[in-house]
Amino acid sequence: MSNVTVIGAQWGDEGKGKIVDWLASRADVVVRFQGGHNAGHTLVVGEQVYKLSLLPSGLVRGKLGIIGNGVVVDPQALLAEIARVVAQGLPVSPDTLKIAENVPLILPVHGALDRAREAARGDRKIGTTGRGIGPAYEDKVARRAIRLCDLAEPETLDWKLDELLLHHNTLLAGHGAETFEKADLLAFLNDIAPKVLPYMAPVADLLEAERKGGSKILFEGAQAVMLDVDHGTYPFVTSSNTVASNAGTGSGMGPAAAGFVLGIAKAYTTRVGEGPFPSELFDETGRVLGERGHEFGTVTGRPRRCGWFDAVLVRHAVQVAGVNGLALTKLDVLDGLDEIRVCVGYDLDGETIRRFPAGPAAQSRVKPVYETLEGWKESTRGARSWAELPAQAIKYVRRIEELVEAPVTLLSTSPERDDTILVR
Ligand code: 2SA
Ligand code: MG
Repeated sequence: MSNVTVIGAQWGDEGKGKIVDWLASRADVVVRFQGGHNAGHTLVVGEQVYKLSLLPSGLVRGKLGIIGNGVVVDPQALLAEIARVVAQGLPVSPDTLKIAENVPLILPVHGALDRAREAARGDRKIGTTGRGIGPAYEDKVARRAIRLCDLAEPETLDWKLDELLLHHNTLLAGHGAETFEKADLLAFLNDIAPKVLPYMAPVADLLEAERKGGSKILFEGAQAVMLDVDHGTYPFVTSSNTVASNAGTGSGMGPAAAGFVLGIAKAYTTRVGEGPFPSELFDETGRVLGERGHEFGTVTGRPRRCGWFDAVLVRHAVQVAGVNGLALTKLDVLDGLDEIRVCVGYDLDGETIRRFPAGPAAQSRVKPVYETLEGWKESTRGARSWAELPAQAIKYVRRIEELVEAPVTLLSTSPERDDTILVR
């Protein structure tokens, strides 16, 4: 195996956790390169169910886990998650987890601002996870973020906090929200510093050494291409680049590091949070998909909106993220349906288009153009070989490959790690 980068090809929750877990056993190092604790990966290992948010999934398989500079780290959430998985019997220590020195931190001000803004947006809210992701990335780009390495430099922390609070207290006050005192924030950071600093490491150098030593690196994407800050359904997106090219930037490696780009897509579509979703179903079928697919957010428990597979969106994801192969998940959720629809284009004001328009108003106005395929009666759940699949299911997969212009290289038929079919 060469390096592999796993990314979501829809709006998230495609089942990346399981696929990353499957691939982690073949890798030496697992790297998170963007996002934060807004991600949620569920890993089923025998009797144990691990719900990871910020920690690289490879830790479950005893692999070196790395949090790259492209991630935003909430130190409190990090420590709580470490404590939780350690209590489940998973060893996480500074030997197994390394966090980049230059990673920006999510502080309590960021969560407060995220939530105050969402409340102020009312009907136009984005539906964020409320965890301060957006405001933390804003601070990074605005050059006022407090980074992990700053916790080791009291003199830096002092002036950076002044600058940070000047900005945030003004905004919070504008929203009628509570402001923060420098002394409190400083006390908070001084308390947390000795607990998180042991994990700090020169990640770019470590990865370079791993590369030279021939290690296989697995990059674990969070969220998905349609939530990418450049290529997604802006402004209803997260605040990081979720595409595979960020694997290099977000970890301190060159662009070739990404290796094979594996896009994960569900056999249907879901979205959590607000924003356009052309193939969304509001009927009984939508309800059935949500129920059978257990479509609730891992992190926040929010119910996910459900709809048919949208081939236009996934083709876009394949293109902008440079997807080399797709892993199709949750095929079994479609078992027993008489017919299955696939969105192959949109009707925009009477004209049929084959790409998603850029503007949010047009994105909300498009009507899906469907192609209808025959369903199958047999269960595909737990199938471990191509030969176990009904002919109609194989036809469905083949049609998706044609429409999205990428081969399906993996097929997942249940949350169990071994219920995975390697197609090619
Ligand atoms: P944010 O918090 O600023 O990143 O939110 C901005 C948008 O990005 C969406 N988003 C997600 N969508 C699906 N899954 C996500 N992670 C959790 C999970 C979600 C959960 O994997 O289950 O538990 O609810 C995730 N994170 C961010 C979000 O809905 C906004 O549309
Ligand atoms: Mg998830």
